[in-house]
Amino acid sequence: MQCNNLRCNNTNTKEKTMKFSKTLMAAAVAVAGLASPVFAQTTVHVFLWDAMDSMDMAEDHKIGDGAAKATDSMGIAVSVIEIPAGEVTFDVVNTAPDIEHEMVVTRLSGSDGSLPYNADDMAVDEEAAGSVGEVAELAPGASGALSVTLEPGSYALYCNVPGHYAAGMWTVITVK
Ligand SMILES: [Cu+2]
Repeated sequence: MQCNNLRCNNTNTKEKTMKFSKTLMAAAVAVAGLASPVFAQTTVHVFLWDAMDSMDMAEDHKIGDGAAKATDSMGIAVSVIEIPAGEVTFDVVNTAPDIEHEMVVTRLSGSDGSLPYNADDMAVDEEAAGSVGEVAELAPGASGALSVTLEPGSYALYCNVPGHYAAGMWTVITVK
């Protein structure tokens, strides 16, 4: 089949425009949902994930060696990284197929943003770090919620199942 260059270009442009509009619409819906003026309360959707299989476990589980985040095989994803101060609900889902995860919320006070780590326990020292609240061990596929009132500051969300924090299972959100 012969292809007329001009017509092909037109078709491509049209397809791109349609894709773009769909993306915009989805974004607009998401923003409207998050910024609804009716509810003063903020909801943060939290997804605990891992991409572990037996091969990954052997090759990529670099506990405590400061491996770059890009190579992480587990982590925490959030729907929003900056929220207003006040009442916040964390809706947490463990999307992992096999492994239990949790979410602990801790305010970061130090300027370097690190949390006190206990190498023997392969976990954050929760007592030293202090905690705003948590959704404790969630079975694979399970979900839970935590509602807290947060003052402005930086907060770490992390999983404190041994080894998971060092494997990259943390993220930071800003409360303004
Ligand atoms: Cu975990």
